Amino acid sequence: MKNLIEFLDLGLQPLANNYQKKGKKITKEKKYKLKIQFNKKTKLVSIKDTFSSKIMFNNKYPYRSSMSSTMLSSFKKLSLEIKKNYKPKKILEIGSNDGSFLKNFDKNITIGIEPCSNIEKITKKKGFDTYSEYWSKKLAKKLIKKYSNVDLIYSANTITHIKNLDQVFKSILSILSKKGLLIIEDPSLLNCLKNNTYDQFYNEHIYVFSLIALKNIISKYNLEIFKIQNLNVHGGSTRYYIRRKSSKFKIEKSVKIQLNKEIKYGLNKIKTYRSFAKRVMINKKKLIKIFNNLKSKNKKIIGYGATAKSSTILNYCNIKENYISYFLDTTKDKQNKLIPGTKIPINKYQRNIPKDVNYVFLGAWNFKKEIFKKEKKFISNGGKFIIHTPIPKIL
Ligand code: DWN
Repeated sequence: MKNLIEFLDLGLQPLANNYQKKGKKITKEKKYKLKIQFNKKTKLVSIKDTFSSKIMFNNKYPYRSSMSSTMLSSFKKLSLEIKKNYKPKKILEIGSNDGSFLKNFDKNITIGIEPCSNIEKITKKKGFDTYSEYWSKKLAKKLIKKYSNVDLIYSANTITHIKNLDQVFKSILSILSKKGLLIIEDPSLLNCLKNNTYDQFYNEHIYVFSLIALKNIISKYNLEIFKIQNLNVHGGSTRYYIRRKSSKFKIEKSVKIQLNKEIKYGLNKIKTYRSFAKRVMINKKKLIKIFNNLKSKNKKIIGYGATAKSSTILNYCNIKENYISYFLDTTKDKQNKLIPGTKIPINKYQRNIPKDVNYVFLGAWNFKKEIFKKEKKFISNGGKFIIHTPIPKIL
């Protein structure tokens, strides 16, 4: 593809949410080359080697949005705004996970799509209409037959996970009413570059969107972004409010403001990505230095929040069980398993960080505020955190 320029090589990586069981003989993990590329025509940033959705999103998918109170309150806030400003009669959520967003609405007006059946079940059990299927034209057709059109489609942290964006938007258009509203929310490329959060890149994040790129992509479907919200969640996300060009939603100032910010930063130019890649390499060295230094002093280091993101960092920087004794995580499906590509076990989080721990590598750095609040005792007893963004340091 002549428009694609590679700018960052994050080495050989395992599938980020593919946890092997602790204690069992470790089977050979699938690895892939994690290279990041920029499309000079559309300005879209994507990973080069991809896996099929069936491999990544199956009936063993561990991630649950409800594990963070930050996410729960963000969804609640959005639901109040939707009820007040848009009063939808039917809401469809693509990637409804464990229903953390949908639960804020009346069951009669919602439809959830979640291909990972282990998680979809959770929402279904609560009485919501959910479908354990991948988002497709075929599914949209089936839903139209049952429900007719929907006037609001919401999708958080999902569209960037689907390779075929053409199918995504065509399917959306087929079911969205003429005056309907589409809201998409995903980690922001601008924040990723500004904060050097290269761990936003892994097999599931096929794309990391900027407004510039998304605007280019959706314009051919006669869709248009009319409002932008910048969110603190997931290390800085952007919420895009999208209309059909023919509909009446007014284009708000926030779009121009964001566009100017992105252009000023240079998200439309390859040189910006090349300097990001240089910073990533410098940060890798700095992080390894911190770990080596602490290890030479025999400090006990654990990890906190076995995020998909941390798998990129640990494998790229070769920080494995020789440095980190174990990770703590609240997610049941991750406990007693191993961080992909390493032999670092994931233990159940039980109230506090154990007393014998000196340093905690913050895998879930995106929930720093929430976690620091919870771990006041550890901090006041002199415990320290290691964080990799924007530059590796000890807090
Ligand atoms: O896009 C995606 C996002 C939304 O979720 C997916 N591709 C996969 C997943 O990515 P992630 O694993 O990097 O997401 P989180 O939300 O940063 O993961 C946080 C992890 O930390 C969870 O495993 C829960 C855990 N956690 C914890 O143990 N204690 C989180 C908090 C806030 C805590 O207090």
